[in-house]
Amino acid sequence: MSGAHGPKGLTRRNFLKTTGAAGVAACLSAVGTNLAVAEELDDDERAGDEERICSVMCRSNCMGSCRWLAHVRDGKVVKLEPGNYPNDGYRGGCLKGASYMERIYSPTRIQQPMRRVPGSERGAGEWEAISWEEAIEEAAKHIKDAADAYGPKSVVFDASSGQYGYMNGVYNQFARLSGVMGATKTAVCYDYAAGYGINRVLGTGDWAYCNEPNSVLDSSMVVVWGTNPVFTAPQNWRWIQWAKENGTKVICIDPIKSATAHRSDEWIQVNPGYDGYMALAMSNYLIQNELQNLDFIKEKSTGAFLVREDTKAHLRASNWPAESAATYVATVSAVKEKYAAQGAAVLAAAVAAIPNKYYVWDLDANAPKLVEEATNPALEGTFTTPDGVKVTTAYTLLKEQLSQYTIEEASKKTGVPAERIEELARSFATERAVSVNITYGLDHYVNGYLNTWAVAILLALTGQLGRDGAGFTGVFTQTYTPALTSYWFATPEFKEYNSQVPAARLAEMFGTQKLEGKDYPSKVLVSYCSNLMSNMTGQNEWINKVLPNMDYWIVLDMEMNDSASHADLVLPVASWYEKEDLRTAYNNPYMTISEKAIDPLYETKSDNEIIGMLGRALGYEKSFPEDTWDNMSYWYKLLFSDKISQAAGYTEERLREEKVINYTGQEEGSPWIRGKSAPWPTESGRVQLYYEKVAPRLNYGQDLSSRDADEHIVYFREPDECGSENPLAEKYPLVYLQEHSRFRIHTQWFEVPVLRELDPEPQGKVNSVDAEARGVKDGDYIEVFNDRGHAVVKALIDESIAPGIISIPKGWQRSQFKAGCYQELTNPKTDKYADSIAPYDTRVDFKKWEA
Ligand SMILES: Nc1nc2c(c(=O)[nH]1)N[C@H]1C(S)=C(S)[C@@H](COP(=O)(O)OP(=O)(O)OC[C@H]3O[C@@H](n4cnc5c(=O)[nH]c(N)nc54)[C@H](O)[C@@H]3O)O[C@H]1N2
Ligand SMILES: Nc1nc2c(c(=O)[nH]1)N[C@H]1C(S)=C(S)[C@@H](COP(=O)(O)OP(=O)(O)OC[C@H]3O[C@@H](n4cnc5c(=O)[nH]c(N)nc54)[C@H](O)[C@@H]3O)O[C@H]1N2
Ligand code: SF4
Ligand SMILES: [Mo]
Repeated sequence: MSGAHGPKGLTRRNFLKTTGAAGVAACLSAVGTNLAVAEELDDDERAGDEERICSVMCRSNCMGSCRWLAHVRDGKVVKLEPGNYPNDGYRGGCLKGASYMERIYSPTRIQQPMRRVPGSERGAGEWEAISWEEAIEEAAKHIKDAADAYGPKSVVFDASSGQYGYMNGVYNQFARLSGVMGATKTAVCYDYAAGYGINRVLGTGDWAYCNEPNSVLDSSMVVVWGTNPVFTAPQNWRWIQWAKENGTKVICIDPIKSATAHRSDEWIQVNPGYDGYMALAMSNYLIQNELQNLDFIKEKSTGAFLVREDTKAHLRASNWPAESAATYVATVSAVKEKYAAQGAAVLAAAVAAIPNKYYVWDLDANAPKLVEEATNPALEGTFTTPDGVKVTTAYTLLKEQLSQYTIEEASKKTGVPAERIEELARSFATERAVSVNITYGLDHYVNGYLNTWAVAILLALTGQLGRDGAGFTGVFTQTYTPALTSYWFATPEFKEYNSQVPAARLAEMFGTQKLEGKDYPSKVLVSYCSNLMSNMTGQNEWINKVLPNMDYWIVLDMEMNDSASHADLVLPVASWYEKEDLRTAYNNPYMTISEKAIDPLYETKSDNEIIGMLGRALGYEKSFPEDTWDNMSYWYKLLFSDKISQAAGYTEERLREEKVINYTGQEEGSPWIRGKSAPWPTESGRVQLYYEKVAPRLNYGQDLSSRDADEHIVYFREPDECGSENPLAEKYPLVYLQEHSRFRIHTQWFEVPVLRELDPEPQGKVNSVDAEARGVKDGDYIEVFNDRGHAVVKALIDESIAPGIISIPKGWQRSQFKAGCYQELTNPKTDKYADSIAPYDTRVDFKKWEA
């Protein structure tokens, strides 16, 4: 297919026509791929006689999910090249994906099971190689001992984001092992604040709030808000770049002049941690100047819905009038009786299905009317029902709340000139279609969810949602998920799956053997696709609380990173291209097979095989049957066993033939738009201006009763540490960022030679103003420090970094620093609604390092 760079004047539709060539054109009418595309994708004939080409997939948490073609000769991967997609615009990759071979064949790869030498200290680097039999026996013994002595929950399974395959990645069968044991499975605490805040408006859960990346071709303006896609999502940036070439305005809001800011039409420089305030002030300004989108608010949002003053609930059939409330209560009891035996999930769905309609105040009747029946609903006002219930519209409550957020104060907090904030606000009201490209710059603060909640409210008030080119982009997640519940738990031995315990609380759990003040014995940790010791904030918490209080740590990994090197038992896993997998992508609309290109090297094994061995060693033969465990067809059948997969015609055979299947159900090239391609997944189907049922993302017994009442209407709270008026600013004047490096995905690729050549050692990027004030010159070693710890890095004077900020690109391992580690410095606090790490909510200072 031809390259996809769009010359001037292209819209998304004619863009497709011009670049699509025969393959895309042929499949425009089909749902998913068809044979024409499968032929287009069949690259086998390009291989020489002695060469095989396998369809594989990069699958770290870069979220790009790029498809690659692995050329295999004599059982060795010799070349990787980007693989085609039905939509050519999604083809691509980066240096990391292209250099994966250097990880497969790295001399630093873990080659066989390794046990910490008995009696040696954790992390001392004294290892002995052992056989798989010994390794599994030893792992099973420690797990069993802990479960017997302290209960199964004392065994903690931890997966983060290391790879997103269903067979061997974060969704692998450790979930089954945890479920049959009744063990603890941690909940990941990275990146959840953004989605949690947005969910309060869009009902889209933790992840599913973004439009497909190619939707930006229909945007008249893209606001890149707290993300650096040029480094962190190159495949998304390409679409933005093409849109820009066609005249879409691209504005980047960032505290530093990031790589993306450099390539945008305009950079709006903000102080870290205050975007939420700015978004609320913009919303207030728009309402004060009557620039809000009243049609959208009336028809597509819950603005006219009534809120009871007494209970803070919406006025609805379940609570008003009295007879209706009584009927509702009776129906709930009947449903409970009928469905109780079928488990909590079925019961919850049955209760949710009981009609519970909403009321508005009908000005014609001067009384509450159901939304569907009202002829003239009031958008604003406070009223009293005939039986004396005081109610106010959601819009009025929001408007009153917003009135305290002023442009002047926003300007003071963010450092952005007042006129610029007003102009930005007006453009949300006047631009044809605004896409807010967002990932995690607003998220990585203790007040992260408030920042993104505020931005979602701004989009709701301006109606920049649910239309072509309008809404969020940045983290387009699968609109389809295979049948994970059957895949994991279809076994008679299933006991309980507890995945509500935040990984961010492990230091507390191991350190105190309590969670939220209640006993929670925590003894054995099993980590896979996760480098917790390196990636979790406040590394010294890990060093001082977890390591000394942990009985046993089992790590499955490829490399001796911070976690593996501090474990008791390291199990060597096969690399991505040594095992088959399936992924439903982020940031492209495809489900893709990743074929096994070569056999596992050395004594490495696939994660799936290791889990099977361990499951059987623990006595769960029925759940981990030897005869089916390595049969891929068995797993595909389970994954595609649900009605949705079957209706869509997903099968192993089809996947093997087509390699890539569009899962959105959209015509190829027609972007998935949230709120347009399917209704908003809120209870009312509308965008929520009022968050009625306050609930934390995770429920592990935390007490939020003193805060719940304040969480219905969007508001702003200062960041925890980085705020300009924080008393800590005197001692630690610099805000500490850790950009996601273009040379690594977190800690992956941390020792790949071709990348180390480009990025040889940890750097601290600072403005000359801050360097000069400390007598530091470019290239000097500096010690960055705060009360939590320190890191010694090389200073890079970079005028793209604003004064008052230092950034150490993340992902280096402890051993790569002259002293300390960048992760010792980060703030380990999380907010207990979103429970997501806040690494940027951190203050530090630095000085010249005297070795
Ligand atoms: N190359 C590479 N790509 C990656 C990753 C990687 O490690 N390397 N990691 C992947 C993962 S898991 C994630 S979560 C994503 C992260 O992707 P991004 O969110 O794009 O990553 P960050 O480097 O955190 O960049 C966020 C941007 O927000 C800015 N920022 C920080 N604080 C604020 C603030 O208060 N307000 C505003 N407006 N901006 C702020 C930062 O300066 C930075 O430019 O990247 C993914 N892609
Ligand atoms: N200070 C600071 N800390 C941060 C962040 C920050 O901005 N600043 N960002 C945070 C964010 S957004 C995220 S998402 C996290 C990421 O944290 P993690 O999810 O821990 O990220 P990685 O380092 O990519 O990968 C984890 C491990 O998975 C392993 N792995 C890869 N493939 C496989 C496989 O097939 N099987 C097994 N068993 N293992 C595999 C890798 O080798 C790696 O050691 O880091 C967070 N930490
Ligand atoms: S690291 Fe990301 S952008 Fe690079 S090849 Fe892998 S998935 Fe694609
Ligand atoms: Mo992330």
